[in-house]
Amino acid sequence: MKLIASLTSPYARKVRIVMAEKRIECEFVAENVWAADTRVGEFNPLGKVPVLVLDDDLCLYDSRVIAEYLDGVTPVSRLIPEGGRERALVKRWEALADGITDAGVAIFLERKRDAALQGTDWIKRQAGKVEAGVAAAARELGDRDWCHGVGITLADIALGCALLWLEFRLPQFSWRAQHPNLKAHVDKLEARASFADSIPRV
Ligand SMILES: N[C@@H](CCC(=O)N[C@@H](CS)C(=O)NCC(=O)O)C(=O)O
Repeated sequence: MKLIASLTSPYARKVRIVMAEKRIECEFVAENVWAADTRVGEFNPLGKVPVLVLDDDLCLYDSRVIAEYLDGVTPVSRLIPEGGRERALVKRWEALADGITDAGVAIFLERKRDAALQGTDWIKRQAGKVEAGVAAAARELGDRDWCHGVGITLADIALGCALLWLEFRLPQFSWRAQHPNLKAHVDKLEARASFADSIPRV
């Protein structure tokens, strides 16, 4: 099994943390999807990372599918509840966290264009999604120890990856100052080896 990914992708980080929490060994293959000679299209027609290539060469994407697959590979540290409402709630956290990241990535990419070409209304629209998503996460978390249940789940991992990516690439979203409960939660996550060992590197 090998993971095709980059060391800065927040979606790939989510998958790497899932692997670490579940003690799953996997070869890491670094891929720059923005390079002219990228071969990512051979593994994912959408040209995106992460991609998990299984031993029989089946390629799994995207990060949500990979996380779900990995959780079923071993019962060690179950990260997604078996079914029903509990499962849907954890997956909703993941959708919220990935949605914050999606909007942040849209801003990050737009800002890379020539200043004259950048869509300020587009950036504002995406920034509204980031702000609203982060505020919803803070409300949902409240004063609970974990996003869902009594221990770490995919919900905490996805939220931690989204907020830490924002801090890495778009620090103007000052979620630590605005939402002390998110700060405390992410501080706790960062103390785990799975987060400490997957800090984005450029
Ligand atoms: N929904 C996808 C998003 C993956 C994604 O957008 N990855 C970025 C890297 S952070 C990428 O490969 N972008 C290349 C592109 O959009 O062409 C997932 O969860 O895996």
